Amino acid sequence: HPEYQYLDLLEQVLERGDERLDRTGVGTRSIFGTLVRFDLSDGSVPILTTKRVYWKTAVKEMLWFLTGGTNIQPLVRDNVRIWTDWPLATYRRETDADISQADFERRIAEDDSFAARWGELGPVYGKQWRRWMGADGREYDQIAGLVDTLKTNPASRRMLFHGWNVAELGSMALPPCHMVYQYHVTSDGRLNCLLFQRSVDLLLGAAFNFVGAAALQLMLAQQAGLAPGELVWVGGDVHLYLNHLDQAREQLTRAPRPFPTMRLVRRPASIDDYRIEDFEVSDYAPHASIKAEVAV
Ligand code: UFP
Repeated sequence: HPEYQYLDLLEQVLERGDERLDRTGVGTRSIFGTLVRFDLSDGSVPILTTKRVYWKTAVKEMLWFLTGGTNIQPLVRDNVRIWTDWPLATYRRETDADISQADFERRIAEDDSFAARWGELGPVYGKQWRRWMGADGREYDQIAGLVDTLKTNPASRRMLFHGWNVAELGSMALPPCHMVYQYHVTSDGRLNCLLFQRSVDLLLGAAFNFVGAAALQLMLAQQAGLAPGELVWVGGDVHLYLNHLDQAREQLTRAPRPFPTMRLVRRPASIDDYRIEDFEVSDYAPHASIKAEVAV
């Protein structure tokens, strides 16, 4: 079962990860340089089964990236709370306010001027993917360029988009983790993706990042008239936070079940027109969810 690639990583990090203090102060065990491959050509997608993964949240996040947005308001309105921690920490630090996450999210959702002031993440993924500011003063839409090349020159070895805009790193809430996505089209019309992720929260992040990458691959393949192929995922610093070790041990006791399938029920006119309702996941029967704190 392909999920054993992930479980093997969990086990390796647990057993021989180098333990050290990290930026968040929580501490991690980490290994460096890993690769896993998932075959999407039979319709299956790597939504882990050894715990419940909230795949809709990951797909909604990917759709939000594609809008080019960098404010959490649309996410919060859509019940996606995975990006709230960073703006909330800034708000608490700068105003000394003792506000709960729920109250902060309510204000972000309901109050546009509050959201404009406090919901902004800086030039994170969406900005770089859709509106990378060039030295010539022009904005570059890397996604539109990619779709165009997939259609017109699929043998190209230059089909990629990148989030690591060096000049803007300092103003991002979090520099990109899933950093560069490269694509490859086989002679029989399959679209492969290689994602390089520089930093990986193996318990909480990876499961989401697999789903986001797979969903994007399905959309790109559909737009370019291709079939999905392999998703190759390369992790740089792959770590477990020290407060996730028991959860990792629990997950390792569980046997994987078959991966579910993901299907697009509609063919939207462009890469900009997908909605969450377009994604149908079937035969997902995971083990119970596993709770863990995000390190901010
Ligand atoms: N992280 C992920 N996946 C993501 C994301 C963040 O695993 O999509 F946005 C984790 C990796 C790391 C932390 O634990 O968030 C980022 O910290 P740093 O920038 O110090 O690597």
